[in-house]
Amino acid sequence: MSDQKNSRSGSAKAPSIVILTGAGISAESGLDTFRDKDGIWSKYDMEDVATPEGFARNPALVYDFYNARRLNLLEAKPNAAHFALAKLQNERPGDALIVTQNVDNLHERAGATDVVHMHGELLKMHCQGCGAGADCDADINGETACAACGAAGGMRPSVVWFGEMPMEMERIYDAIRGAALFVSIGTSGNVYPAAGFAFEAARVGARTLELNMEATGPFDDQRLGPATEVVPAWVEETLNSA
Ligand code: BJW
Repeated sequence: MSDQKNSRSGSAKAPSIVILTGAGISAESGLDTFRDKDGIWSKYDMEDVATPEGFARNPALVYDFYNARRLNLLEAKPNAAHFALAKLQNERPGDALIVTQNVDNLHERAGATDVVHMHGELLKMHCQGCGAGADCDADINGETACAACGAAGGMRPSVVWFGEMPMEMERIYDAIRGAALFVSIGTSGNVYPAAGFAFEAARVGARTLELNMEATGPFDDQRLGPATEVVPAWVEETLNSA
């Protein structure tokens, strides 16, 4: 894909496509979405499990919530939509950046090469005392000690809760402002700042495309259907175009 905005000089190539993914892309891998009927927020109050205040009030509930989702993730497998995006990244190195709101690792397990986890990662934790990060592939609780500073009870899941700053915002906005195409996949567009990315892309002149079960906003183009169908179809179309 040619794009004048990406002809600027620099060592790293700027991606011409920025792809935002949400819970819908992992739904067919067996991971629950948040706001669909029977989604996570129909079973849990987000104020209780996805805010720093909720964690301070009842850490055991929050540890249990993330321990159960981690277990679910460890049993899940990437689906055709994750594999298609990985194929795009591998066949067009540096040309497509995946920005995911998902805390799962299914993009990476499908072979994706460049993924920004703006809402953090379920398989990581960090110490609230010294800030040291660590991998986390088993249950944690209020007794889990920090391997770096030794403090007990300070480890928390490395996910971004409401009121906290999402990760790598500068890199994301730079990529959106240099891209020719912004693609939103499987996200309801309810949570900011991600919900504003399509508007920002349109503001700077990029085309916008939504791939989702439902239409969520004013995109230039929308393809509605399950991610495992519409994403591979779009990727093939993109790879077969100039
Ligand atoms: C399929 C499918 C299939 C299903 N195929 N599709 C008032 C106004 C505006 C903003 C605010 C406000 N008050 C507070 C805010 C800010 C707040 C916010 O946005 N709140 C809203 C609720 C209003 N945001 C924040 O606090 C964020 N931080 C922040 O803003 O910092 C300040 C800042 C300032 C300036 C610049 C930058 C930052 C932090 C947000 C943290 C979100 N955290 C969570 C939980 C933690 C992670 C985890 O546990 O997993 O992240 S909330 C939850 O929602 C999770 C998700 O990543 C996120 C988005 O959900 P997503 O992916 O869209 O899922 P769903 O379920 O909503 O949608 C699924 C979609 O898939 C649907 O459309 C389906 O149709 C579709 N689908 N099956 C294709 N098979």
